[in-house]
Amino acid sequence: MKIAIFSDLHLGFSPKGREADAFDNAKKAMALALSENPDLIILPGDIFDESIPKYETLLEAFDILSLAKHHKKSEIILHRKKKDSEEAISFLGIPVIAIHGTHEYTGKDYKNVIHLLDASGFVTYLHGSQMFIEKGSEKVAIQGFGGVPEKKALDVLRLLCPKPIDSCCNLFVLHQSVKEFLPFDDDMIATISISDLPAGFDLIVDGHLHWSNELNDKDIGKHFLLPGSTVLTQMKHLESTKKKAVFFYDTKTKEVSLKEIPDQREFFYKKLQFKDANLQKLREEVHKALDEFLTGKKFSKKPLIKLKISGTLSFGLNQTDISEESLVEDFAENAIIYIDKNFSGMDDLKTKLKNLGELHNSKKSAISLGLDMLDDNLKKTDFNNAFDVHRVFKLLEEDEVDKAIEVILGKKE
Ligand SMILES: [Mn+2]
Repeated sequence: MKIAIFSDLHLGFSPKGREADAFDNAKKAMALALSENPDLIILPGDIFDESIPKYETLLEAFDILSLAKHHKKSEIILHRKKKDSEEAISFLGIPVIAIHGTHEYTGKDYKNVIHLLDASGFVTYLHGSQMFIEKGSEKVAIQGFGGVPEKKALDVLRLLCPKPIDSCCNLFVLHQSVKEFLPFDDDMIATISISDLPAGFDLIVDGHLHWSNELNDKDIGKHFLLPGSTVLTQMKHLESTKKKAVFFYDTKTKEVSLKEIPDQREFFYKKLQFKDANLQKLREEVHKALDEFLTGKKFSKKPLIKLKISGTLSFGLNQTDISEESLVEDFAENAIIYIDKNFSGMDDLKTKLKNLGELHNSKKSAISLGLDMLDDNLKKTDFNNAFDVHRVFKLLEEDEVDKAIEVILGKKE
């Protein structure tokens, strides 16, 4: 069987100047996946950028998933096994198997947008079930779990304790951070290590991290695929080194191949380090770096450039004196430029306010920020792990006070 995999479409993500990118790339990824006539498609989470997408965004998802529905029908037979039931899944075209990501996570007391896609026949929701696929004499089993808050991820994985199924090609799909891929150790950011990933699976697919990577048995004793995202959201350095792509897994040869999404926006990333710099010097260096990227090149779309500037400024100069807009005004016609400044010793009120503004613009709500802080503080007390903070807060948010009390008292599973 041939299985197409692409992840983290983030439909609804629409920063200024590249409002259409998430939809365009996702649609091209789907068309590219279908052009290879796969037997099925896996979407490992974050189809949407927000847990409650706008109707416009839902329609975009329907538009993209309809391409799979209208494709020549796959020859596979699909079964879904839950705790005490098993059902044949009927589908049109090429079936799409999905889990929810961290952006779609709502906790177990509430339905999420992937339930909606499942009920409407656009995807088959894998979370909390096992999927069995047959084609002729070949059998594939897919297991996995949707994104949960990182702090809980390792506990959930241990509880799930997934095991490969005999005489099947076995896939495991998740949507979490993995410690080895992150620059620092923090259990608010990652609790799962490569060694925690279940053994015996032919392929483990992990959404969530937005740059692609593949590790093989000889590297880590497991075959592990990070498909990365289809759109640039976080603009990490690693995302500038590899193009966004659709991956294909051949269940017979056990090999992964990829096809790059065509005509994607170019992304450049550059760090500039300064010592006692004045505004003139900063401007010259920034212009030099931007010239390097842009001179003599033709782009079908304005390229995206992220400049990270840091170091120290000349005496009396403050980080808030640097206006990003004026540094790049000569280039705004030709590129979408983000400047990330981090000069030491200048942590004044203005900077703090600016950081607050940035937090506001990131999709984290005040509630989820507050939750993270509470989570962190609880860790230092006897209450650590006594109850599920996220679940209780979500219930309180919805005025489900009685249910929240039951959860705190440990009466509600
Ligand atoms: Mn994501």
